[in-house]
Amino acid sequence: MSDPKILASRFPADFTFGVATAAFQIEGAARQDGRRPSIWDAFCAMPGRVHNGDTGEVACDHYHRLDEDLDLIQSMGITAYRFSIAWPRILPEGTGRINEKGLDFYDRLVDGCKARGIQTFATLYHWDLPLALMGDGGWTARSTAYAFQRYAKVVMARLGDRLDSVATFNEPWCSVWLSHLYGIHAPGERNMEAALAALHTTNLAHGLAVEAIRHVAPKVPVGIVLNAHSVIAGSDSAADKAAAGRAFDFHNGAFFGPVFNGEYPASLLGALGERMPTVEEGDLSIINQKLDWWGLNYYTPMRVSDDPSKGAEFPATKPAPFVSQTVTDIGWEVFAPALGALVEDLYEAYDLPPCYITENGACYNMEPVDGVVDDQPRIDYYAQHLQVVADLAQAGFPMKGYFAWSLMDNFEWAEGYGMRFGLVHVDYGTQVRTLKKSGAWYSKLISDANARIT
Ligand code: IFM
Repeated sequence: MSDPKILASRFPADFTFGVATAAFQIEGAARQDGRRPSIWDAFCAMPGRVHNGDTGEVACDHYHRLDEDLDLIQSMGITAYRFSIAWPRILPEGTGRINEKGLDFYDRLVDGCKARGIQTFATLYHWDLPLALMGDGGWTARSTAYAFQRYAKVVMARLGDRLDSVATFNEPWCSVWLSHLYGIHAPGERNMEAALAALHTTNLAHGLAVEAIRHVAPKVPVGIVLNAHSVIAGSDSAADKAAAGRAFDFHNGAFFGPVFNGEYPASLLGALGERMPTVEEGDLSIINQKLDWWGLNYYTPMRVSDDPSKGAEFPATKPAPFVSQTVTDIGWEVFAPALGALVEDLYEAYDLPPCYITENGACYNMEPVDGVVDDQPRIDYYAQHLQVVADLAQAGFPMKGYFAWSLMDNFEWAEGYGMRFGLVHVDYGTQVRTLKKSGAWYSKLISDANARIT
């Protein structure tokens, strides 16, 4: 089942295999070359918010080890790299002054990829909002959407001639609901009105950025990366099935609806519309622009049942038990069939362009023993999920590529450095990188895929 050669033979000839990372999770150098704090620097400094009080000050020290890390990608035979750009390096206050040194770093990154034959898939926003913008309300303020548009313009003017792809946002579900409603991610709000405001500002910012990108760098394919939830009803009861429908609208429809179909879901508007900020005339057509591609980040299904308690907030669901016995070290159920069902449901519900799986991977915390990290469960996870992606491609879905999360162990947000998703192990004391068994397996998969073509 996990024979890389057999698996590789199932993918289309032009299928892209890559690895993904994000700026705050790997770069470190938090105070260097003009970078100013982001909301995550501030969040890390708040007691109790991040496991063990971990911070992004050093992370994987990628800022200083850029060449070594790009060599590592190249040595694994990987030809596509998905990374994010740190807004607080480019516009340290969020608006105003441009920091040339920040742009220089990404110049080096992009040129370094090109020199090594690696395609560049940039993401503009992977959660590190410049802290200064919190003075105006951060994502709850409409002005942040316009600040983001300017940031997009500045980045594309500098890098647009060499990027192979750009995404506006990574997982807005996290920067909206997880950050403003559930309080788990920065800025740690727990407030429905704030979350609804962040929702609309984020969607608007996406649309404004698409306009800017197309204006400044019209040749770069533009998309958005969404961690759509594969919502599964906890039972066949009518109540649980209805709950799953509401959850789909809330967790997926709030983003897919406006971006791909030009409307917020009716159920969401019915339940929460009065608490939403003003959706101004023209907003929805800015948000709903044809994209060149979209990215799906998938890890685990979302099983839900009805929450009948009085006053339960929309979507009024509660978690239902896992079905699969396999659970990763972060506590997420492993269930690959949900990935296939999710892609099918989304293409049914929305007018979607071609798809990249922009993240998929597993958290297992094995450490090196005599220089070897034996992480067989991660290989099993990758193999199972890649089989599903191959099935989808063979069934005619426009699956264009797959990015493993992640190149290397890194700062796992509220979980700090305790949870490891890398194909490469990072010793945070010494910054030594060790290729895991899964990294060697992924590398072999790619060389087998390439060997088929040449
Ligand atoms: O580490 C994160 C990443 O930043 C976004 N997608 C999910 C990953 C694992 O939690």
